[in-house]
Amino acid sequence: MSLTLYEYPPSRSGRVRWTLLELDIPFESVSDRGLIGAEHFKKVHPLTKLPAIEDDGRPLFESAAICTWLADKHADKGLIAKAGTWERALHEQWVSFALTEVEAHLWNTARNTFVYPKEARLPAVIEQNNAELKRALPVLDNHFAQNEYLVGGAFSVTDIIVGFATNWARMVGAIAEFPNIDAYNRRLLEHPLCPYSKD
Ligand SMILES: N[C@@H](CCC(=O)N[C@@H](CS)C(=O)NCC(=O)O)C(=O)O
Repeated sequence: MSLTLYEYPPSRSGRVRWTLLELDIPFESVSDRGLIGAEHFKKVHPLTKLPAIEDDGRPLFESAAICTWLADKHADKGLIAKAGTWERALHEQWVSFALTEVEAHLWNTARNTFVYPKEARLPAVIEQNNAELKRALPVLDNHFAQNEYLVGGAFSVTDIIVGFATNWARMVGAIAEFPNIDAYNRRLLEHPLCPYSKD
């Protein structure tokens, strides 16, 4: 049994690192920003993005899919609801919501602020992204007004995945007006194994 994590902090690879630490799975870390764009890395991630894993030699990419797989594989650790349960449907709901309604807009703003070369940036999309975030974030804020965590009243891999997006939103000042998300995010950052940036 071998598990290799291709990562580079601070990036979405933190999700996979935190999941591995919570599950207490031994792994080899290959922490190398140079993997991005490297031809030889295409056999692990066709877009040469981070994170990715090799689990017994089998490549898997997409941070949320990797975390979900690992939690399922080690179901005895109780980090994820069982497939076919209502709680599992809520896991899928919150993961999809975080990636498509929150993180996509944060990422698009990052691309058009510092990732793309200056001449390729479209500053006008930043206002659109902020407007979409203002629509989506109240949904999470309302949830956390009543609940400490996302699924089943307890910390789970869902929080690891969604928490990366809420922490990213915090770092760019997008949750300042959402006190319940802010409190949730603080709870996550206090978890002893949480590798997310506290800056
Ligand atoms: N949806 C992917 C996103 C992966 C991603 O874009 N990772 C960034 C680092 S956080 C990257 O490798 N960027 C390089 C690129 O866009 O070419 C995931 O969650 O794993």
